[in-house]
Amino acid sequence: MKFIIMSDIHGNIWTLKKCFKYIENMNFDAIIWCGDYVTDVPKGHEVLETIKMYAKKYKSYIIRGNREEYILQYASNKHKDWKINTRYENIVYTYESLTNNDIKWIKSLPKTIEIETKYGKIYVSHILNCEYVDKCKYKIFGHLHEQCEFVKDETKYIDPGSIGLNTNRAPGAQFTTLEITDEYEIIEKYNVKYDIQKPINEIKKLEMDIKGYRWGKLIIKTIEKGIDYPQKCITEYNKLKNKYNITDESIEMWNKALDKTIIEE
Ligand SMILES: [Mn+2]
Repeated sequence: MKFIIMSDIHGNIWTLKKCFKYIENMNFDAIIWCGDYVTDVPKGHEVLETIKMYAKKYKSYIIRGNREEYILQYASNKHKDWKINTRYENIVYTYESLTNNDIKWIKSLPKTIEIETKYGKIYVSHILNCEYVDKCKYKIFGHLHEQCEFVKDETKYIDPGSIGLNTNRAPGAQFTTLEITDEYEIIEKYNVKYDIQKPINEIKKLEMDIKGYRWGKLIIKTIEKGIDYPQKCITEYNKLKNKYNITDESIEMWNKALDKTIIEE
């Protein structure tokens, strides 16, 4: 029994399509999709359409990630302070690019899935947690954007890496396969090279790297280097806010943090 495991596409339609050039030539039984399909690279709608298309073609287990959660929260008006020209504009732009059907589809996705196999239970969630850990053979998660596997209390944990924005310092699209039989288990990690200029050009075309909070600039750097620049910038921003005792959102401070983050690498 073989699974393709994919996570954290983050709107990067080009990497998703490139990966399927390999996957379509593989023999497998099902695809496990671990969440974070939208936000960051501005092709979320196209990514959702592509997942739906492949889910018709191949048996698929699909959960939602924290980015899909944010979209649903925003859609239900829970965050009135998330606007264009705030730190959350990435969510707003993405929401505006999605259709009502996309939102409905996201809403239909569960947060976790349990897959029963004759080799034991597979538990899938976006964020690594230890729920049900004693009851399952495999625990599959995403969110880290780094391919990894380890064993804890007889459960094997697998993060397949990120299709759209990996942070393993190895630019490329990452996914993982899991094959289980009575005799053996094989976990294979893939890092597919792709034309990084395509998502970068799209971000630049929309001026997401130069306007407002310049979130797009952090995404471009992440694509180029395989380093988590958004997280670095958030850390730097919080440091500056503490230093200057600022409690409200500050675009000036954010841009200062962003420049420092990018120059330091
Ligand atoms: Mn993610």
